[in-house]
Amino acid sequence: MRLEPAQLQRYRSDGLVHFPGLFDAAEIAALKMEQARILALDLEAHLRAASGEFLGTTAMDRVSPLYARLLRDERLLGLAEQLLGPRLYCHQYKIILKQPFGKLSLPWHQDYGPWLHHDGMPEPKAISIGIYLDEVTEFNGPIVYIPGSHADGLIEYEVIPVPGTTPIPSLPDATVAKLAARGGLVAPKGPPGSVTIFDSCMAHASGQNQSPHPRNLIYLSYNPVSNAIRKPTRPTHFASQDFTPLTPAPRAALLAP
Ligand SMILES: O=C(O)CCC(=O)C(=O)O
Repeated sequence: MRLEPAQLQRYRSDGLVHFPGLFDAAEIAALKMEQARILALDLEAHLRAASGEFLGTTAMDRVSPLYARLLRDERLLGLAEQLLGPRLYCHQYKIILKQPFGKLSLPWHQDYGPWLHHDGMPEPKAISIGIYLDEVTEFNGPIVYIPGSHADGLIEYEVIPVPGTTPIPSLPDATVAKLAARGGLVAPKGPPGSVTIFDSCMAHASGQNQSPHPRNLIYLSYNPVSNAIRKPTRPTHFASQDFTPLTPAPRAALLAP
């Protein structure tokens, strides 16, 4: 899959593009069923807050052939190769769980902040892709982005602790206020199967899920092999050290390997 010229222009200017309903109901049903199986495993890769709240899991490809195939799906890898060129590997792969009435919120940050700070990624060349496993609404903790913020590159940050995961280099309120005054705020919503692709310097955050509905999202980040991390400090389920380039597989291969 490739971005149309207008979408490519929007990605360059805004730093993100949203595709409502890119994955169909059968694909999402299979990914959700497999998600439930993975979450029931006893894994070091799971993310839990001290309160016991289950916040997510990482490196699903290690325990799931379906999730391993998703990394190679030509819709995702095709878009990434269009933007970054060939020879990409997956730097980080996770599911973030926002349980009904859950407490998880993520501070304002750019994904490149932790990737430089914790992993020693040389340049902000990676991209992130979010895949909605559930409908995302204004009520269940959507991600909020500041269009155009990616153009500022890496912005000065302060590292703050976040329950259940590694500390996040985060953007101070005054910085966010300035960026939002310029670019505004958007929170892409949509049915299960929607996809958002965004630049690693895109400023984003999300609040708590105040609703009785779950908001679970898969994230994967593709990075050029030439930009592979140099100074890893975290377990490999947070930051892969397998730099083997991924080859695209056709959409039909996802459910019928
Ligand atoms: O899922 C979310 O609400 C935000 C996740 C996020 O920004 C992250 O894990 O870096």
